[in-house]
Amino acid sequence: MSPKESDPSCIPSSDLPPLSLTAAKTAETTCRCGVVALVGRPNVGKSSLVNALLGMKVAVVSPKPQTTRNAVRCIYNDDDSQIIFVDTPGLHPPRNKLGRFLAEEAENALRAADVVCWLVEAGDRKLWPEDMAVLRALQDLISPTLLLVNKTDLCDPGPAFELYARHRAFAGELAISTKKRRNLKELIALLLPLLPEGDPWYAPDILMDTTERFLASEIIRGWVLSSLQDEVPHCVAVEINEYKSPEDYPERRKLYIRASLIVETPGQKAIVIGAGGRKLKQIGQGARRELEVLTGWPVYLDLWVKLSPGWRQSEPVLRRLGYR
Ligand SMILES: Nc1nc2c(ncn2[C@@H]2O[C@H](COP(=O)(O)OP(=O)(O)OP(=O)(O)O)[C@@H](O)[C@H]2O)c(=O)[nH]1
Ligand SMILES: [Mg+2]
Repeated sequence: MSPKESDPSCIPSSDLPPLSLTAAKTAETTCRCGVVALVGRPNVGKSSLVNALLGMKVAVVSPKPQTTRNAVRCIYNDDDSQIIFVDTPGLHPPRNKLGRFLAEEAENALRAADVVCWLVEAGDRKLWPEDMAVLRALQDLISPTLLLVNKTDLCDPGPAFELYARHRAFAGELAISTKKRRNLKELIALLLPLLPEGDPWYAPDILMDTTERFLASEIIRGWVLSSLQDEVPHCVAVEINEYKSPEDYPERRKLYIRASLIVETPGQKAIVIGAGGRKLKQIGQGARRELEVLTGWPVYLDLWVKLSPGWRQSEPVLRRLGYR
């Protein structure tokens, strides 16, 4: 994780060394390549695990549940093997069409994976309703499933292992802490033999299978999440309206990004803008700094707040925003 959870601007972070590749190796010498889906209820640390494994903040992390909205492929490279981790939205009973999209994203990722990692928390002493949703989604799955008990820096994971083992058999179990980087090499060693033999799908310098526009929208959303309280961030979507990089427009000296923060009510609009525009400025400044680190260009970020009543229930708007 980044040194300050509330400051998503720290990429790449020197506190996040990539895992030692040689240490992650097993006796295995065959090339392996496959997809590993990370599933679990919201807030258990799926995105944090991806960031810890890749040694970079590639996925949005926040203390608020339901942070991740898209199944994003993040690529981990070993000397001769590649693991494509799919970070998924936390499974929970959907309350609107956006929620249904999130559940489908996670369930589709499960079905397409060679191995599934179910993340839970060391402090779990009973199954949450969201865990039941995960159990149901795992029911007919034939791919091997590992149980990863995260946040072991906070408490003893023993009771959580017992709890989950009562409900399902696992191909392997591991206690981890993404915060303390505990047992990450062991996780890679556990995963590699379960993946199919084959050459890497992606070039070794590719960290995520996504576009710069999507990454830009996620960085802005990360700042919305860390700058706003309570339920408001969940009502906000980010839409990139214009993305003009000096790479494609050599006459430009700055990367120009025009983005809209879509909200549902005038009240939310007022909260996002803040007194004297201070909130919006805070979001914009933080996101701009992070975008500059990511792209290597000076950035002009033109941020707007737009009203779209009930966008989380609207098929056309959800489709336009990439939630389809
Ligand atoms: N103490 C502790 N906190 C952790 C650990 N891993 C993650 N967290 C914290 O847990 C919170 C949720 O982390 P995320 O990675 O956003 O969780 P997620 O499962 O991706 O959540 P959704 O995207 O909402 O499904 C953040 O505040 C993290 O900093 C850990 O090993 N120990
Ligand atoms: Mg997440």
